[in-house]
Amino acid sequence: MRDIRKMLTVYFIAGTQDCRHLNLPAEQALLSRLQQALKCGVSCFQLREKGQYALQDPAKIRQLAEKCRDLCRQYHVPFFINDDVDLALSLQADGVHVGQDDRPIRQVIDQCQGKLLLGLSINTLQQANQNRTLHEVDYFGVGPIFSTQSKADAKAVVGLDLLKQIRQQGIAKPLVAIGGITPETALSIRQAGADGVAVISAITQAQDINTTILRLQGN
Ligand code: TZP
Ligand code: MG
Repeated sequence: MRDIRKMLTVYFIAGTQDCRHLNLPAEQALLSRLQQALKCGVSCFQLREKGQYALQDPAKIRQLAEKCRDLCRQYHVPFFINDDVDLALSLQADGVHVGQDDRPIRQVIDQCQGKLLLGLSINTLQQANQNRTLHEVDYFGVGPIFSTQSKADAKAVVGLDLLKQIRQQGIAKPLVAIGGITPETALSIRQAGADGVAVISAITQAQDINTTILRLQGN
């Protein structure tokens, strides 16, 4: 069985919309950042193609997803897709990550059970408690911990407190924290009870990807 906690150590999330500053064609920009991040040791990647600057053509998204999947396979790093269970299944991705506003989690479980790893976003203690006994959910993504520029419709900031409260309630589910996390805050995130950190801008906007990832790993 996969070690989910280890997989969450440094969980890189991105789409072409997050790489517009790189002055390359959108797909190339993302693939080049992804390859650098894989080389430098990210433990997981999620393709999240979303928002007004994202690719909108399903055929293009699929082509991009195939390339991301193949790159991740080369580096033996699990490949997740955000939200789109059908795409994740048809590409034989390793997993899918869904939010609270997506389809009911029971439906998602029925669709992907035994075929895909499953991550679920959690923004409140109540949501953590409601979903704590779902063994088919491999991890919770908890956040936004800090304020973020990377998600237009981000929920209210939850701070480190939500991580601590989830652990204080005895919830042992693997947790990855998300939202505004930087190398400087990664240690406090782990001390609050998260198994790993999920980041977009810390990696897509890093000047020195190698040092950034080392520090996100806790080194
Ligand atoms: N969900 C909650 S915050 C967030 C997502 C997808 C964006 C995280 O991006 P960044 O740049 O690491 O703050
Ligand atoms: Mg979603």
